[in-house]
Amino acid sequence: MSERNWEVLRMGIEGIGASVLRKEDRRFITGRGRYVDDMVVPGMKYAAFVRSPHAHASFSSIDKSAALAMPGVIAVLTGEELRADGIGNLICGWAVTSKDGSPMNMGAWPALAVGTVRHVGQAVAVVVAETRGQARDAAEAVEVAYEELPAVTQAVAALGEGAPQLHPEAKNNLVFDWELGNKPEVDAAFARAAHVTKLHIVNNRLVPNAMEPRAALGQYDPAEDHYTVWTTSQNPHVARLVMSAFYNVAPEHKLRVIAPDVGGGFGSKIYIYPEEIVCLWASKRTGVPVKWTADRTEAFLTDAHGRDHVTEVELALDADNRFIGLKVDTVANLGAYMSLFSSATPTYLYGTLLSGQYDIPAIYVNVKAVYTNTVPVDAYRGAGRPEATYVVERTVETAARELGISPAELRRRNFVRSFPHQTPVIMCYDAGDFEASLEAGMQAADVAGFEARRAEAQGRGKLRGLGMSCYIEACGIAPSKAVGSLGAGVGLWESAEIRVNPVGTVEILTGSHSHGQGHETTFAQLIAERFGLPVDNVQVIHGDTDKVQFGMGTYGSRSGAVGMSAIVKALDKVEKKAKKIAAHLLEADEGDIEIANGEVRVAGTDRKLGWHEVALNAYTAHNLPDGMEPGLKEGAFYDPQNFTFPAGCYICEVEVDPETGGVEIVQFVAADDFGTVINPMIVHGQVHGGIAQGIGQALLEGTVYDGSGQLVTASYMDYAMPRAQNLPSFQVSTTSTPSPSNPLGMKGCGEAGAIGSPPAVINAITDAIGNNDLTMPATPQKVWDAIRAVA
Ligand code: MCN
Repeated sequence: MSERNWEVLRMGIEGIGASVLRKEDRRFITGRGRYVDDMVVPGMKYAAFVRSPHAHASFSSIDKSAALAMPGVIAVLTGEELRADGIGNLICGWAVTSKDGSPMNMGAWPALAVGTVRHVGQAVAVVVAETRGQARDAAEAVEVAYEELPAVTQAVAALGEGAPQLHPEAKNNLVFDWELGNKPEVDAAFARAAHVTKLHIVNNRLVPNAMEPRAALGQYDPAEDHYTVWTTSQNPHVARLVMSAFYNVAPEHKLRVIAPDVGGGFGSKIYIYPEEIVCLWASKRTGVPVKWTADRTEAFLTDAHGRDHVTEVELALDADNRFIGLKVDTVANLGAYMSLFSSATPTYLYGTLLSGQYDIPAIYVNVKAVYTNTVPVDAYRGAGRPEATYVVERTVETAARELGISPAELRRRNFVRSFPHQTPVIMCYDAGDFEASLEAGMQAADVAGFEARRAEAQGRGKLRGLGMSCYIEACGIAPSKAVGSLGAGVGLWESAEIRVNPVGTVEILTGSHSHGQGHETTFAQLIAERFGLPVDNVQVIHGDTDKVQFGMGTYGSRSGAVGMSAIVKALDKVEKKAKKIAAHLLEADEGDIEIANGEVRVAGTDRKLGWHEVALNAYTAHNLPDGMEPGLKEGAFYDPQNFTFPAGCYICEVEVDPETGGVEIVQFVAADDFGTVINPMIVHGQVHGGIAQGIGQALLEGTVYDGSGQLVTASYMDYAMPRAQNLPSFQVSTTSTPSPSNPLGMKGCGEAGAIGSPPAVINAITDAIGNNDLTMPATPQKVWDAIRAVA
């Protein structure tokens, strides 16, 4: 153990609550991360996909001859061949039932199209060649005899009479017509309302834009009849299960899925996409390992997009300004096919959060999910919860303005104040203190001083506005019984194994997958906390189905609340056994043994052993208690009883230039309740990243399809990502009501920023310009038009 590590240990700064620097950053910032595209295996060749240039077309023939004659080309493979080899269609893993009791109207999604393409960029064939360049050149030479069909890209239009039809199974392009809540109760509430606030809301379609584009390397070994795929996945075990059980690519026990370093996912790498299936299949077909790496335009055209809702919302208030009913009608665009979790995102991750932080006795939501000729839509950071928060927080702020009372006061009057709180839309909030985060946010934002700042800005010719958003979300996505009863195909528990090596160092094997969240550090902090070992003595192993026991992966901000809870359970068992061994060696009572600072001692005495001595004894096994098995290794599964409910108050202050419509965010405050915080620095980083994405959605990111279904914004020339100049220095703080749903009291932090921030920004801009009619992204043109509209 190094001098430094003993020092920090004595200072007690590596356990829970310590801002330990991220262990993994050394390799990332020195360019030594190992991503899928860095993998090289002997004999490896390259794949390029032939992709549809049309949004909707049928085709009867594919002419490979010119491509096959080109230099370096090994094979050109099509959907017909894929089907002939028995590879199944892609599936949706979450069943949603329509209000009339009918199942989802699914259409088939083959990994390579057969006969019809339904969005620009859909894979039609694959070319395998010696070099990446040769594969791409040959892909352009593959002749597909398309017959163009009319296309539709907007969900509301797709439901309309005479709209182009995508799948014969989905009449009027309707995938499902889902409802939640009690409509008669809501109607009764509206009948006696003193005031009703109505809003038309558009939640703009986003492209996830992880820094590392998706990639896959498939390798079939005929000698062992064994398959390996390196892939950019957030959940390699689920990928293996789905690829074997549903797509029939390989038997599960003969398939190894490795997700090495992954450069961000934000949800877009949860799903199993056509490309990893095809690379693995093509490797078996051609006898060579096959690698594919998306370029940025392919990422725009094929990574699952996010959001894309159109909503009519009505909020009923009584004469005391209490919320008595909420009615929400949403049309959700699912794109051309149903992605793995696409049905859950606009339903159980959306409708169930429409109560917000408020005590609303009656809620009814109807969601129509619709096919269009666009890239499939699925979970993107927040997944359903940003959409719910946007609906609730825009509506509450609007109601306050209509009623002439302060937005904070209206919120206060309606906050849930006692816990547990059963909402009318399934969720039962377990703990929280919404008033505390509101107060913390208002203090930090100096809301009291805002009017003076507004007046001062007016003197400079600027319009200054303040907007608030009090979000709540459900994360720690898990409770297997709950998600099972709501239609999920699998339970969402998590697993862990702790291996204490003979020298006392520790390996954590986890089913969670880190792709930027700092798990190698925070998971190790649990060992530092429990045994007083330095985090440098801990190795976190994840992302390889041959190394790690089955696990469910990372999404829904679940790795802390669920993954780390599994580690805690396994640690309990390790600690118990270590104490038994130490008690035996020290001839003491097991109950008197304490473990701290890397030492195992008899409480209140100077009799002690080093942690490493106990570990070594477990393996030398010369002197163990009678009947004890050698070794010090334990595993656990953790399946919580409830989700966790992070909540917070975000306050945004903007200045708008009335001459240009340009918006500057001059202050952004976030006061979040994440329960117990393991590593404040990492948590702040997560919140910063989320807010940056939320501001991106609010101000800049707009996915635009033209009338023929071409994605106009398919590169960074046309799709505006947030940059440093668009972002202020965030003021982030936390309050804490520990979650009773897990042993650490944690609530997830990975999505909060993206969930809470968009309504705060739009509320601030609409406050500044005095016009509530503004859609995201609030580009200077739109803001300028909105200013003129009320001038
Ligand atoms: N943490 C903590 N204290 C808490 C809560 C969390 O110290 N009270 C720590 C955890 O130990 C972990 C990190 O914060 O190191 C995030 O934990 P958690 O909120 O449980 O989220 P997950 O680890 O499950 O990550 C998923 C989440 C999601 S859903 C998206 S989307 C997202 C996000 O994380 N994608 C990301 N953050 C991302 N960050 C990066 N860099 N890249 C992505 O793709």
